[in-house]
Amino acid sequence: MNEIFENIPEIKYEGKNTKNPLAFRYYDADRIIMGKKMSEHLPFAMAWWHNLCAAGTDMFGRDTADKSFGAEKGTMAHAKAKVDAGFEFMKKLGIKYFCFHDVDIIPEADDINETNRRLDEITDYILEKMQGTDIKCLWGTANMFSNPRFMNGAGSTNSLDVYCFAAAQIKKALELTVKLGGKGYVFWGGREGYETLLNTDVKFEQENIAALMKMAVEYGRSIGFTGDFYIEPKPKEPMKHQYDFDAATAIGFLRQYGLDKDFKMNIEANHATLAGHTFRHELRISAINGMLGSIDANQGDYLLGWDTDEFPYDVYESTMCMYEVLKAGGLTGGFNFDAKNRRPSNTYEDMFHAYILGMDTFALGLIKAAELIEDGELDAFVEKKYESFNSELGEKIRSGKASLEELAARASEMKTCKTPQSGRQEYLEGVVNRVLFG
Ligand code: XLS
Ligand code: CA
Ligand code: CA
Repeated sequence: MNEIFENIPEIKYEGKNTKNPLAFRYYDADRIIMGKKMSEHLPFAMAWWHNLCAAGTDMFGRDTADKSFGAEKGTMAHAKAKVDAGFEFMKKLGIKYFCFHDVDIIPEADDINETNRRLDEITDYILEKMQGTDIKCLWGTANMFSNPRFMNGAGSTNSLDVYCFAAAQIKKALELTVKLGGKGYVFWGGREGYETLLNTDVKFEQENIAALMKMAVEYGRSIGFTGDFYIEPKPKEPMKHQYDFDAATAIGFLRQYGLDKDFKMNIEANHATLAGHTFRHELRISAINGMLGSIDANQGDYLLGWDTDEFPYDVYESTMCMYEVLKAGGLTGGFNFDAKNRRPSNTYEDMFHAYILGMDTFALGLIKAAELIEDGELDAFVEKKYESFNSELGEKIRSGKASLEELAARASEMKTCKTPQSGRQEYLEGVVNRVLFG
């Protein structure tokens, strides 16, 4: 078969001094870091929607890139051409996973039965392409935000009819995820929120979202889905307020409705910063709650208040991310590049440069995070910072056996309290720079 990206070779690791723009400088799949291959630390995934569908359209202008891949857009022939392009792309980069929404892989029909028929046809084709490769599905999801029927939400809609369509899409997307061997299933609630409280029954909406998720878990388990369900938190955009605001909010919701055993978090860097958090904050909150599942590896722009979905290039951020991931013992999911080329980067070659950049940024982040952990100074500092609790009374507090009276008596005995030891933030920031830059 003819190649689509004919001038692009297989991308290989050539080391940091290479001048070859189509080579990895840091991503060396077989290199061992902390006892594991880089490729195992970093299960990268291609996002079907940005890479194979998005072509540069924004609020002010139309496509700048050609993603027809030689077929007429809106046809099943185009859907298949996207599969061909996607598999050639992943193979050339050594990417082992992809993520998809139902409507990324086919043109949606007016009749849901026809849509489902098309989904069956295209996933048969994807399965065929998967044969003889080690490429798999990382996660699937249903797009419950683009179609006008979801204008008032999917699980949170006021319309029972729309709720049934959401259920039908989730059912089908789960079946497809299982068919393609997917490790996870994502709920991203772009329309699950509100524009104004004047017309919104928040409790009713949240209960209905939970009910839909419960049905999804029951159905998924009944058809052999053994992976994780994920909530992908985001505070706003497209809605003014989204219910899955951040990891802490989403985890609270899952616990409230008894969904926490089946769900984990899919943390997107750009959503973290939109919520007013750092990326690593969201990772830490997920990890300490046993819910760090998967990552949407991208980056926002601190000067822009929206979801820019840029390819990650900030090595400081990727280092901090990988620090959290290594400390958490790795991901059960992977690193999905939910990122798009900037609108003026409109050639096939730019698609490769973007992924090379993203993969190298995370590879370098992994190398540096491992160095930070092996260096040990940060860990040692944190351990020492809390050392006053390594005492009889500290133990009592930690094991829930202390009382307010007892602690108050101790304070009264001491009369005055010393200020605790310095937090040494600037010193520690220097430690990170020493490890990063030598
Ligand atoms: C949008 C989200 C979306 C999810 C999947 O902001 O990132 O793409 O990852 O529906
Ligand atoms: Ca995402
Ligand atoms: Ca995003």
